Amino acid sequence: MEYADLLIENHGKVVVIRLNRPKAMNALNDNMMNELGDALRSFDADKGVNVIVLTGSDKAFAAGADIAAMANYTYTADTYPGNYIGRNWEHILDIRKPVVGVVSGYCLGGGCELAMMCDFLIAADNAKFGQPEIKVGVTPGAGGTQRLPRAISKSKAMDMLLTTRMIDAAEAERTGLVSRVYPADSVMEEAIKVAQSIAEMPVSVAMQIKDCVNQAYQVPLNEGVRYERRYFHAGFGTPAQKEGMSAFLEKRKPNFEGM
Ligand code: CO8
Repeated sequence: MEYADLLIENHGKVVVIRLNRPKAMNALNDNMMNELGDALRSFDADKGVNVIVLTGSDKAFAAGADIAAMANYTYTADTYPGNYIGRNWEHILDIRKPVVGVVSGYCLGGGCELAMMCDFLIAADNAKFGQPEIKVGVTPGAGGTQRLPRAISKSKAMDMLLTTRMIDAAEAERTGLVSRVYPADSVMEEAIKVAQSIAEMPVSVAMQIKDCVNQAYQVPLNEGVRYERRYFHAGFGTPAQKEGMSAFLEKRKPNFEGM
C-alpha cells in the first residue's frame, strides 16, 4: 500500500511507519491522520507484524497539527460537528499490538499528543517536546492537558503548557516522558533493535500486557489487579506459557513464533 504522507519500512516482524510531510515539519493534517489510522489498523491485523514503530524525520516527529489547515475553522461548520482534523486522531488508541514511538527533533502540540498515545517513547538526543498551543490561541485538543501531567507531573506540565517552554531529551527522560535516549544518528537503529526484542516475545502476551497497563489509567487499583489476574490465569491455557516455561527449564531459547 502506498501512502501520500507516510513511508513504510519492514524489518522482519517490526514495521516502521514514518510521518512524511517534510516541507511542513510533519504537521499533522486530515490526510496524514486518515492514512495513519488505515496503516495502523492494517498492521494490527497483519499476522506478519508483531510490533509497530511510529516515527517522523530527523528534524521533526511532528510540529503539531497543521496550523494552515486549522486557521479558518469555525466552531459551527468545522470543529464541533467533527468535520475537521480532530475526528481521526485517536485511532492509535485502538491498536492492540505494541506501538513504540521514536522521536527526533521537534515533537510539539498535536505531535506531542500523538507521541504520548504510543505505548512508550524512545528519543534522539536532539528531541524537543512542547505544547505551544497557547501561543496560537487555543488549548491542546488531543490529550495534552491530560496525558502530560500524568506522564511528567502537574508542575512540569503546567510549566510547558502555560509558558510553551520546550523540554529536551534529557529532561524528557528524567521526567519519565521517554524511556530511553540515543544519539540522533543511531536512534532508529537502536529503536528497531528494541522493537525486534519485543517482536521475539509472544505477541498475544504483549497485547495482554498493553491492555492491562492501559487499564491502570482507567480503573481503581483493585479492579486493575483483578483484570491482570484474569489474564495471568488464562495464560495457563496458552502455548506461550507452555513454551516459555519449558524453554526455561530445558535451558534453551524460547520460540514464540505464531504465539
Ligand atoms: N502547521 C503548519 N505548518 C507548520 C507547522 C505547523 N504546526 N510547523 C511548522 N510548519 C511549517 C512552517 O510554516 C514552514 O513552512 P514554510 O517553509 O512553507 O514557511 C516549515 O514548516 C518550516 O518551519 P519553520 O520555518 O517555522 O522552521 P523553524 O526551524 O524556524 O521552526 C518550529 C520550527 C519551532 C517547529 C516552528 O515551525 C513552529 O513553532 N511551529 C509551530 C509549532 C506549534 O505551534 N504547534 C502547535 C500547533 S496547534 C496543535 O498542534 C493543536 C493540536 C490539536 C489536535 C486536536 C485533535 C483533536
